[in-house]
Amino acid sequence: MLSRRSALLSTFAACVVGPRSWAQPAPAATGDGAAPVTVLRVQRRILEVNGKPAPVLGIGQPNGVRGLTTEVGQQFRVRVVNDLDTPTLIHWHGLAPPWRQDGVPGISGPPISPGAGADYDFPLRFGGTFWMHSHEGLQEQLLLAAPLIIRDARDSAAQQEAVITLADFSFTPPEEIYEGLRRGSRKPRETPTAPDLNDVNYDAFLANDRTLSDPETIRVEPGETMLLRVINASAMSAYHIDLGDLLGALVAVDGSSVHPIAGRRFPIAVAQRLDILIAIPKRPAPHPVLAILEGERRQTGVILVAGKAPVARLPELAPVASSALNLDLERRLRATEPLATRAPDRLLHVDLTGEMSGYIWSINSVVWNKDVPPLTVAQGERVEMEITNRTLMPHPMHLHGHRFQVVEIDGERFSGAVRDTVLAPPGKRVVIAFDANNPGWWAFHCHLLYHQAAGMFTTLKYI
Ligand SMILES: [Cu+2]
Repeated sequence: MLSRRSALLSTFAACVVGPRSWAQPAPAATGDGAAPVTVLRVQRRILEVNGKPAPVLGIGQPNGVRGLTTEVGQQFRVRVVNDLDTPTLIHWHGLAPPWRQDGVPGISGPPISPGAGADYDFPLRFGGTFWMHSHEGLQEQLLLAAPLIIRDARDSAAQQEAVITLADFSFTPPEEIYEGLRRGSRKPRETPTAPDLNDVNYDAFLANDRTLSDPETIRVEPGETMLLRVINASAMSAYHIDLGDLLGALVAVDGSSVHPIAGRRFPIAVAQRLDILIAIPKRPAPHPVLAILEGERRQTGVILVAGKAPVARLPELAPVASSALNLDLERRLRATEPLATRAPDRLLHVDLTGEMSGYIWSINSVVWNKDVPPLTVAQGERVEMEITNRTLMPHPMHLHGHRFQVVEIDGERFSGAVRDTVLAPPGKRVVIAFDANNPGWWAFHCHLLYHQAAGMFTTLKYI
């Protein structure tokens, strides 16, 4: 995964793949300057997890590159081809496309039928660490997700970087997991006295598709600084990223820069991303980068290997359980490019509601269905949304099509991070602000897959 500029350039060259004879024609080139179309195929694949074959889904280019790396200022010209025998649709998490290209079935448009394709073409106006994932059914649990990296002026030409994509994996089909949750048959957990976390007892936690029994090793240059892009593509699991003996500087969350925060341990909720700069020490050594499941000891990760150094096997249990995620870091984050100061034109109140009995999750006590009236905004407005978690579980809340700023936690006002997914822990009240500058009809939901499926989902519509 270690990619220098040259490797990236060769990736770009390799991904200049013309459309073939698909069910629909590719968008016509609009002239000599038209960006090439990148084909992304949604396919079945087999991983090995815990020594057994694990059938999952994936999204990648014909040359085998998973996901997509591109540059700010480019046009996002992509053709998604569905090689599955079921419908699918891919959402570009954190981007701000025209709403019809947002990839949410039933909201932005229909899913892609088996064998068919769909075309995307919009300008990339900002860069950062993003990701793509299926928004169809429970496909995300089957690892139908991939990195979407948009390089920009923050990325130096010679920068070493590595992407770590985290996932939770079960051999139980997602529909069965969901049925089990609805029947209330949660499996016994490692720490019964833990807070109300981790509804699903997973078989494995993956970093770049691998467990710690056979982790990815990433060669890094001793004495140089590298950028770690961590993507939490898990369906239901939050972690603390543990850098061990390395000192990191958190420089961006969800793709947007923050004033750097030094540390060795950073929380990451579902769907969030962390960009961490790390100075690799000069002496040859292995440096594990671990992700410890919140409230538990189970962990996954990769190993950065600086120079010639032996790599020892790492245990799949951390010495001590990690705590539940809280907002201590969120309170300290300060956007380098905050929203312009402005009084809100509109306040939206969102109560996160539900009950574990029957696994009912809702927003403002309404379980999502297509007849639920949307939250409404008007173009040009500054909108503030007050999110109050009235349940006993944490909910990472994601607004589509907009970047928002965290401006208040539990009554304390501050100029927090600009991001696309914010954690609302039990009993907490978080206020986000955004400019209504991307007209359309957008999803707003909990990013825990089974909470979303059970109804913690609504929409935001421009009037
Ligand atoms: Cu939730």
